[in-house]
Amino acid sequence: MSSREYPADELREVLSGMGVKDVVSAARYGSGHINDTFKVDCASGTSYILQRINTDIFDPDAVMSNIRRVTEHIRAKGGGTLEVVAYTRPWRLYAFISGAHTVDVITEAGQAFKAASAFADFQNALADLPAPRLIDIIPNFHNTVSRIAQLDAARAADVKGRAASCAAELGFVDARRAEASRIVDLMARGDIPERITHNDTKINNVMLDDVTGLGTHVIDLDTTMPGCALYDFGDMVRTSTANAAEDERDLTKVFSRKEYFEQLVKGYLGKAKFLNEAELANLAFSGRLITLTIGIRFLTDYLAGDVYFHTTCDDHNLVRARTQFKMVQSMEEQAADYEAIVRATASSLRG
Ligand code: GN1
Ligand code: MG
Repeated sequence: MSSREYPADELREVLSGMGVKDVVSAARYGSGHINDTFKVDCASGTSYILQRINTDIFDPDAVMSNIRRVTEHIRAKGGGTLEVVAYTRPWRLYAFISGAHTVDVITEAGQAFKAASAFADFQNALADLPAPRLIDIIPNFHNTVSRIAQLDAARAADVKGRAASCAAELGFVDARRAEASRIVDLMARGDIPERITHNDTKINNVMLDDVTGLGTHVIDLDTTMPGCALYDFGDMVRTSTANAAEDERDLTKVFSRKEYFEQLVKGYLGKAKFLNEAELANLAFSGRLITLTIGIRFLTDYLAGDVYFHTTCDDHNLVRARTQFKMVQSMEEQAADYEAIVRATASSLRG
């Protein structure tokens, strides 16, 4: 779906309703695929992030209820987190975080260590969030089995007549159906516990300090809800080890970098002491699985006619699916090395 334009007057009216009246500029910001995001600069020198929460996908009140609880809990512990300034359904205003930045593709392995530490801190901080349970914002969000069922439905309906042109990509998924249920089954059996997780641990969802490079704030908390720690780690592998952007057309540039994976594992396991044996045993696998799952979602949206993710060209979702599957292939080729890295790091940290 191409994102819609918001005339300056409309944005000023929304901001005025939130008590912000000295707006100098409000311009599109960031690279999210779901919400509409703007950076707002005011005459006073204050800046904000204004977002229109996508109501086709989210129940904004449920999202904001989880976010308020999560941010208050992290702040009470002294952690850096988002600050909600105002919320007028479906618009919300955050304080702009200065002195830190995000990156879409990282360029040194040490950044992977820092990002993984920050996401592990986030999971640690929320481990003792008091009841009630957070709201399931999108049920079965990372459930690969139900994502494959959605792909099958889109392929059968083939509303845009695109299925024939995706035979190779559909075949890639078909060849991996057998492994789709591994984590879902372990969770159903209780071998892997439910934890509070972020569920969108893309590298550009952690802000890195401009000076130290340390991860200071985990952002984009829309999908923070009960989930599986492995999916958070897996999405770090998907995005932090990638050598190229999620929509790179030249697939020779797309592969998973082993030295970045090693730093991710070290950064994550150094902090995520809560992981049990079943989680540890599936840590390397989680990278392949979540990358396959996100690829399936892009391919599904391509077949469905681009109704979910923001796109800027006709084949954007297909291009994204291809990069994901190339990343899966690259991780599969290095699977033995990746498993060995997890085992060696776990035994050196845990004895
Ligand atoms: C979406 O909006 P953004 O870019 O933070 C998506 C994630 C995907 C991601 C792929 C609610 O996140 O699940 O992993 O795109 N968010 C939702 O880049 O579907
Ligand atoms: Mg997101």
